[in-house]
Amino acid sequence: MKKDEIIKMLRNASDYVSGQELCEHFGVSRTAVWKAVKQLEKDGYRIEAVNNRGYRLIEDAESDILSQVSIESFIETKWAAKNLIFKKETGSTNIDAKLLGEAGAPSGTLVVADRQTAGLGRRGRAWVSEEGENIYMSIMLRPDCLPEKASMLTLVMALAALEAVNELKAKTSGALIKWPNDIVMNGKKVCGILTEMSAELDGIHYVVIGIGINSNQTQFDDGIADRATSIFNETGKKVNRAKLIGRTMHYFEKYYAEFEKSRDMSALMERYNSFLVNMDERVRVLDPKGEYEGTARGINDKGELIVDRADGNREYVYAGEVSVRGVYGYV
Ligand code: BTX
Repeated sequence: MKKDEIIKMLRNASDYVSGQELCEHFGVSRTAVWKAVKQLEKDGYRIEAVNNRGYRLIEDAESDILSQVSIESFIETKWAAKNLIFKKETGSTNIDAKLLGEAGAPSGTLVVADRQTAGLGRRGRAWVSEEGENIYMSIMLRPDCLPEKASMLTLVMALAALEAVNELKAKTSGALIKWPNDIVMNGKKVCGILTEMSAELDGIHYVVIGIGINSNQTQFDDGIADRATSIFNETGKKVNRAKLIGRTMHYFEKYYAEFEKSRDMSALMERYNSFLVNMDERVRVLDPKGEYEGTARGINDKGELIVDRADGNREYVYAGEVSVRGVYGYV
């Protein structure tokens, strides 16, 4: 009897579920059911037990328990996150996922942590990873495609996370994508994505897509306060992190299937572009070979950002080393 399945059964029931029903469903004794319920209560779940009626899960939109069981209870995928590793604390979930990739773990393995002590951003930057408030997770994949395609997976994940945030927050979130790898609300960053891979010229060993989602954090350190925010700060509603993880995995699996068919963004680019924060706006491209300004026109099927320069030339910006900013600031 897996405890996440008890939670799922109680969550999906419209009324109390009798002890008898649970015993029959899982083929265990009443005592075993009672013990499992007590354990779940210890994990933080509120389960009402009423004589002659049974058990009922008390959970509202703002419940937020992050544990192996709580995440598993929201996973409804075929392969993504089916192999789940939850840690209360780790250095970096990207590093954990890379080690699992080296060790032969199955594609779709997901590592989630409640806190990171050495969270990584891109190009050696740090990702601030406070405890108990946010999501830090990394999925390891073994895609059958050329290494140059891997950066598109960042876009696939950004779109998936955005859909999940919008679904949980009833589309009032105002969340948008800042190409290639950030999700922003009201011009501030709520989510960052770091994709890393192990590959040879003609093939990928594994890719790790790490994603940090500022969920329920209310205060940010001075160093990042001007550009960082959380879903809670922007919507006033607490996030059920386990549910947000489950829904992100649902959308990721769905969109990954689209990506796999064509091994590019052709099926997803229209949707991605509909959420692009600086669509048709002026942007500054911070290219190490020389900065320039232009108007962002959305991504193409390769996941490159199309930027029209004032002189009429069209640029296709490849993620890698380049950053894109608004002309007047971060967005
Ligand atoms: P990035 O390099 O685009 O963004 C990092 C920059 O964002 C920092 O230099 C800082 O200015 C700002 N920043 C740092 N922490 C935060 C934060 N919590 N919220 C908003 N802004 C912040 C983006 O890198 C990629 C981040 C990926 C993080 C995930 S978490 C799970 C996985 N494990 C891991 O070590 N990294 C990934």
